[in-house]
Amino acid sequence: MDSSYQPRSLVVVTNREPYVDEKIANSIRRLETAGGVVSALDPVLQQVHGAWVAWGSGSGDRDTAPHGVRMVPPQAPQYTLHRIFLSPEEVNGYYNHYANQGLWPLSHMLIERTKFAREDFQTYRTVNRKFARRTAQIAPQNGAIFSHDYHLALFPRIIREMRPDVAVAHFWHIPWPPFTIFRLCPQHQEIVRGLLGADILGFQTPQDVDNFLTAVERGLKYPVDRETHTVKFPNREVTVRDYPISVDITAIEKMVEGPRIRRWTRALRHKAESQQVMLGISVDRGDYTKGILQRLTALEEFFERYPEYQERIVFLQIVVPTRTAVREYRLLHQKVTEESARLNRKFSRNGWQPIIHVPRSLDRPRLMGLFRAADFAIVSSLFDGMNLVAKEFISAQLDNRGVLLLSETAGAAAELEEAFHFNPLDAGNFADQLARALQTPLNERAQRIQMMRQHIHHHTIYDWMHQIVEALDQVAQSYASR
Ligand code: GDG
Repeated sequence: MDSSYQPRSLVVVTNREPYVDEKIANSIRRLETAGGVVSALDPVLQQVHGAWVAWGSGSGDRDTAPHGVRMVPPQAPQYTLHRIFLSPEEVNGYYNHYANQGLWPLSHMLIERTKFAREDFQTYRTVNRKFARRTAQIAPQNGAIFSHDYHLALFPRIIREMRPDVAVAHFWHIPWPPFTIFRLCPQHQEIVRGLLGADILGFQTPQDVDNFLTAVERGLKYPVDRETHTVKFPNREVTVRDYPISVDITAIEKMVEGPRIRRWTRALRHKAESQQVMLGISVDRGDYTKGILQRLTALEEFFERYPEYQERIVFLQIVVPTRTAVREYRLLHQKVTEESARLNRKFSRNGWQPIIHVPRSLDRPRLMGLFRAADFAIVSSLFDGMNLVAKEFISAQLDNRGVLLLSETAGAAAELEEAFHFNPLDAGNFADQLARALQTPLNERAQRIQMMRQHIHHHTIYDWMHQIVEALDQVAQSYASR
């Protein structure tokens, strides 16, 4: 990190907390949270220290942090976690409804799933205000704040009103849709105005930046400087830029080189090779944007078009339960289970079944070990801001053997050019690309992986953080010298 950066002044603000304490029977267990935002930022904050403000969502969270404050990671504290406690009504209105049934599907351009209600927006605003109030209390004078995502779109503007001395960067992790779609949000102007409270606004891809700037021009009629990607106000300006998020490739390499995971990975390979099967893998939160059902349809098509692969592939499908308070998510989970069972019934023979459906999360080292052991991985998102799984799979491929099948509509496709791209809604194209990928000779696979590995080595999560934080620091310094 740049030496001019003051690490202790950094406050990260997210909806999801990095450490959740759950009450199970009479004891409290700490759960690992799955999800891109946390897996990206926790290692960074551990390195730079500072503070993290988030919703205390665990049933044991109040017990371990009676005043809402907890040092984490619990076994080796590195930074302070400030938990915001929400009532069940607040959780519903802010999280389950406005964020997850409104902004989430709309941003992924799935209009039919999108629902907005005025009273949910009121709750969304109240909760954004709660986050801002706590942050305003703890942020040092002229400090730097790094807030995140579609749960907290109003936060930047509110914190600016409360604390004009701080510099704010906000990163939007999911796609930003074209204005023709975004304007369907009844509060689209408030949302964009809220975000423009930040000094730096980050998106995953240049396309997202372009779409956002169009929303500023057309929705708010504010002038935009398209050359410098800035929105200018009388006393300040907002810089809008793409900062594609990434992974800690060195940590992943170390993880899969550890003796325990290496032994486990070798045993898996040995088993697969002795049974003459190829190991495929997918890892997703059980979300409809991830194209899990579409992938099952494509796999069915694949085994029909290319019957020579029957009995030769085992596909491990890890689906982590998510947003289970929302009915649609529970239904999806059930459908994925049913469809996997149907495919297994349809194709099973001689004790072989194509799909191993694992409806739960795995610990991270094992997950990375599976990525190393796999012959191929499939990421089939309909839309995805980035998709860290794609980058993690490549990072773990130290033996240069695997191939990555990657939806062309995931943000990661713009960077991982050597992956095998496909249209997730075109089962035939998907099946053909899978066959093509599996027939690729080993030397070409190795070349493709090495090129992608090199790209990730040059664009790590630390580079991502560094770029944003450095820009943020410059703003903080300019505020301090006012
Ligand atoms: C949002 C955007 C963007 C998954 N299962 C397990 C597990 N995971 C970890 C993965 C990965 C993360 O969760 C998932 O990240 P993604 O990027 O794939 O997806 P979202 O959760 O939708 O994240 C996305 C991201 O934010 C970052 O900006 O890329 O587009 O939608 O790290 O490895 N981790 C463990 N066990 C599991 O079973 N330990």
